[in-house]
Amino acid sequence: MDITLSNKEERSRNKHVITYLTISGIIIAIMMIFGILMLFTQGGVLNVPPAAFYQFLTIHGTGMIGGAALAGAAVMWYFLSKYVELSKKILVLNLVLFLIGVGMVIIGVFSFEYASSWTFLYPLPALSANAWGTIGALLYLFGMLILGTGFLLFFIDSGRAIIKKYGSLAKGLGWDVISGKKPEEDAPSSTVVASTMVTIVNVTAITAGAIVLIMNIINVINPAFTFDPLLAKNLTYAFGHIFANSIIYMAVIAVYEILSRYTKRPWKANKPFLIAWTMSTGFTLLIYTHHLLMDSVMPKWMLIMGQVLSYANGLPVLVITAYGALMIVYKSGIKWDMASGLIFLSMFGWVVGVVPAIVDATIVVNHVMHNTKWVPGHFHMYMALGACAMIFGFMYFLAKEDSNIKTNALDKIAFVGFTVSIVALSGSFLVSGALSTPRRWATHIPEWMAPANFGAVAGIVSVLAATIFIIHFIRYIGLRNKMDTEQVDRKTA
Ligand code: HEM
Ligand SMILES: [Cu+2]
Repeated sequence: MDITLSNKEERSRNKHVITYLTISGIIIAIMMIFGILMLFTQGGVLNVPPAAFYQFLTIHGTGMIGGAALAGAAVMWYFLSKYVELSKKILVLNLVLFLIGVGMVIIGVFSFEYASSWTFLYPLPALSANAWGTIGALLYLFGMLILGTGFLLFFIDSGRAIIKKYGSLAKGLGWDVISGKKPEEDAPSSTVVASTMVTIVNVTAITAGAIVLIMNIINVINPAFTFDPLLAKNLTYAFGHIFANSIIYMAVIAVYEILSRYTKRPWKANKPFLIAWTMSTGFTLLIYTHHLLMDSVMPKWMLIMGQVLSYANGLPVLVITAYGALMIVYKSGIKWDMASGLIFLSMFGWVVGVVPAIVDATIVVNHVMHNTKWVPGHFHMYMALGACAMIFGFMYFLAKEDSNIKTNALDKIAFVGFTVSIVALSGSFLVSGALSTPRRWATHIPEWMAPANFGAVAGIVSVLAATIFIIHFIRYIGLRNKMDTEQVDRKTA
């Protein structure tokens, strides 16, 4: 049996990345089941009490964002560690804190009925009209804080490593190349540029999140301590919007690296590429204000900025990446397999998912659409078919590169099933939105039920497909372990 990566150090590094991905994959699949249960509840097929529905909503949002972010971090670590020296200890510590945090969140939600949704908007954690108590709120908030601390350490480490190698984060973004001080050939790799962007935005996001979590915690313990709800909302969305957005910016590293390996062409970080990433860095930090378009007390200029920049938010990176993906593949004689297929699919999911988001970011439309299911419609498209397809694509890539595993017809069926079902699921949300169905409502009137049930059936296909992807990955882990023991046997024989 030939071992592609015989290097011991590399194999041990891969081991942690594999653990990250396995945990994320399983979390994502389980959370899909909660999504299906929610839709059947809204569709009147299941009789889940509203309190339980909101617990499902809370665990689904938290689990999906947390699980996908964990996988995104794994993608980023895997490739970035080939350019800079990252700490393996921090990688492990982040995972440990993640698991502790997730444990606390699960207990808070299911044993203590905490159900504020993953946005824990102040003063909801403390003022629940007795739907949940102090213990549930504290378990959830502290769980999130611990989980966030892990990610904060992770990004501080990536920042440290990038600064050590390139001199500064600005150079990590290639500003010296943009300004012409350095030739384009010496630009940092696309992986380094993306990682620098995510480091900048996520350190900011998690810091904002930690502040507002701590303020919420004090308020839950001592309700006499209150703070400005508008400030709280700003901090909360600065955290939530940016952190959720960062997932795709981490996962997209897989697009750059995998397509360039498959086509044997480098993904050049040229000037337009660098400028696009710098623009998206700025926009991502600023446009969380589109969550406040209905807060008339916000300064008007901030809301206008939120709207205008929302159009442009991800666009520079999206355009440069989608165009780059087409160019690199064009006449390259690329071999299509599960990894390259999912990676290419992800570009489609991302592009298609952004369109309804842009529509929603328009203030006039936003007044009508924002609290409808239009919103989950667009983000399910680019989270599931964009970010998750990148993550699953990376899992197939790693399995192929690191073992002699083969894919089979089932994997291909899952690929088609996943694509069709996510389009159907997101489409059902968009239809609900167009029917003015409010989002986050446990109960629907009969006119709203059909799209919910249609979405639930699509969801079942998605979860089956995801399960097939994950089984392939777990089969690879089995093969890999067998290879390791064979190698030890050979040595001792
Ligand atoms: C089988 C696949 C999935 C199904 C059936 C599903 C279903 C749902 C449903 C029913 C909601 C609540 C909609 C409402 O407001 O009424 C929801 C919300 C949400 N979903 Fe999914 N989902 C799926 C996959 C995903 C994926 C892959 C992600 C992200 C990686 C995701 C992230 C979210 C988030 C962040 C929310 C918002 C929670 C909130 O409003 O607090 N979902 N999903
Ligand atoms: Cu947002």
